[in-house]
Amino acid sequence: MRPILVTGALGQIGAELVPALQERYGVERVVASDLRPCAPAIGLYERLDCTEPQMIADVIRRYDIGRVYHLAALLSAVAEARPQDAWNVNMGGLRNLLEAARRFGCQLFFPSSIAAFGPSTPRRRTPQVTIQRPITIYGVSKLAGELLCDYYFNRFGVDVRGLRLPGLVSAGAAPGGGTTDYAVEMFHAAVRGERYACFLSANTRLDMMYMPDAISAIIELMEADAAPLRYRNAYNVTAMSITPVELVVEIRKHAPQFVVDFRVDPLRQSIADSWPQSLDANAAREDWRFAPSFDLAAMTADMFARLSAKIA
Ligand code: NAD
Ligand code: AKB
Repeated sequence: MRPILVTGALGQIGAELVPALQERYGVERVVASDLRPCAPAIGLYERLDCTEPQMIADVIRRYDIGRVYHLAALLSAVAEARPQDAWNVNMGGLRNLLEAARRFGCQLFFPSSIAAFGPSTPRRRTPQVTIQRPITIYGVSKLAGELLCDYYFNRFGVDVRGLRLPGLVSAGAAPGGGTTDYAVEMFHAAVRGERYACFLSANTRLDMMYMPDAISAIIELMEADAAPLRYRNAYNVTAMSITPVELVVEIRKHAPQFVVDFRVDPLRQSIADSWPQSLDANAAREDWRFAPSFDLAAMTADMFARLSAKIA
């Protein structure tokens, strides 16, 4: 197997995907990259701006890259504050990586999102194929990205594979400015014994998944036999459909004194209200045996164990 490139590697997903790939394929076969100067001890690292096609081509040529996990993007709340930058990074970056994948014969992973759906999409058990009319710039870039992935697969045969990821909860790097970040922030506050002000209303229901399940899904999809894969834009995946108040109830089993205030941020609330409440992930189960391991209780117990160990 030719070496792997990860863009946006210093973010919430990359911080856990890079070590998982290093363990599976060898440290010397994984090149992490991001805008920022490298944190020490990550292994091979390149500063790489995904909006610069020449930089991408240079790194791919230099390392003879054969597979790319393209994580670089601006997330929903940041994107809404900087829509032009979001379009340039999210769309321009994906186009550059798809084009590089075509030129250099690379396999490509693209993380779409529940944000690729909108208010006219069925909100419960949202089907794999359904109405997609997102109303955020982040969602528009994810939907256009899905279509561009389909185009590169159908027109040029690029082996591109994607997931529509829900909100991800992790104990590692902080989330990068999304609408589902409240879930991660709640855990940090609870473990530190602090009060938390939640920016979504108590009963806002959204899909979530624990990071170890997301990392397994990403790796399994990229290793899956190509023949049964019916969708090259992105597969619906999810592990739980929860509200802030349901998360508080579960967290209080580990931190009974935990107090949450609800101070709704209108921007992030309106984004959340335009997203599905629960995805139907049957296509992923059927085509490449997607099977998450963590439900809300298991995720909460593991988050407490990991975060408590960190602050001990
Ligand atoms: P993040 O914000 O934590 O990390 C993104 C990384 O991209 C950052 O390290 C940032 O420095 C980098 N970046 C920004 N602009 C760049 C550029 N021009 N060139 C190169 N790097 C650049 O995001 P994440 O949570 O790790 O998400 C990774 C991908 O997964 C994104 O495409 C995101 O839309 C998608 N996704 C994430 C979630 C989630 O809950 N984390 C859910 C659905 C989809
Ligand atoms: C965000 O909230 O922007 C992300 C996502 C669901 O895409 N976590």
